Amino acid sequence: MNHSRRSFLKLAASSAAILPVSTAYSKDPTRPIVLSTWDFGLQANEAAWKILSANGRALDAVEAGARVPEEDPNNTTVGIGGAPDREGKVTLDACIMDENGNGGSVACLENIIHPISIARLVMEKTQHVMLVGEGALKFALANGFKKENLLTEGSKKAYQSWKKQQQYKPVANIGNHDTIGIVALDTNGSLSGACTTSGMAYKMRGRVGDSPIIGAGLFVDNEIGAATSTGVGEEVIKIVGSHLVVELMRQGLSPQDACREAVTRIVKKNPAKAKEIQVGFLALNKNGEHGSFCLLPGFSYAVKDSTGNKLIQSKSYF
Ligand code: SD4
Repeated sequence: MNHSRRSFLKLAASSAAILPVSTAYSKDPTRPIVLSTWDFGLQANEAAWKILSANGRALDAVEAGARVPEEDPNNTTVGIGGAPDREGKVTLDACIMDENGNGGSVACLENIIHPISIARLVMEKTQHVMLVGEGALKFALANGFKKENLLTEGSKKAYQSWKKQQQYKPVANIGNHDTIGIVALDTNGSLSGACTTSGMAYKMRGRVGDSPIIGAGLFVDNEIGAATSTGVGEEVIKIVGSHLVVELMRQGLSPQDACREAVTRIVKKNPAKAKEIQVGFLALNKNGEHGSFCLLPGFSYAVKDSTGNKLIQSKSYF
């Protein structure tokens, strides 16, 4: 290569590197974009979109989106109205990550409707990443949150009828809603994500799933993409699922292929068990491309961009 061509390439590379992100991407039709797990993701996306469409920050958008199912008492898998543990206590798990790789999380939090906002406060106001149980509650109260009864009449009745048999059997695709995982790319090119759940219905007291664990239920790397998961958290934790999906995208896989590979790892470990349970992954890359993959048919996710808000049925392994 002659000298002038080499200098030109060097200059082109350096000017691309110093181009402000907002200029570099401002004409990109795939931005902003937000994805949420399950059918109820459609409503969450609308709340997130209000922020994203006003050029707001992806972090604010994912928090706003996650708060929608958290405050819906008819939703039995997230926030108030969530199914309790086997001692009749509603315990909530949530985590959040921003575009700078910061993370915050709460696990086994009781009596607070919006665990996602407490997770964000852990990220922004403490030197820690994760607070659990009593300490998480104390922190929430110290930050002005109010104690509420999260066990609705409906979830109390369901719990009482579960107590007659007391069989712990995770149900796949509960009414097409489950944990909400939400990931977004804003107009500025920043990625963030949030994940919030009441966990597996009638779990052991103290059980924590994948949803509040950075790398398992959620992972965001602003250079590459974001991923989140839903389903039986134990299986996701064992493969550090969302981190795996992001790392596979780093290696060049499309979001859907990365999700498929993560699901395949779960199947390989225990094919017989994998047929009985649901796990779904959802991923968004830095270019606004998205995809998902799950074990059993029935997982869907909602996508909102400038063309509308639509539900996509995920491909499944079985
Ligand atoms: C968990 N992945 O706690 C979460 C939510 C869930 O079925 O219960 N999904 O394992």
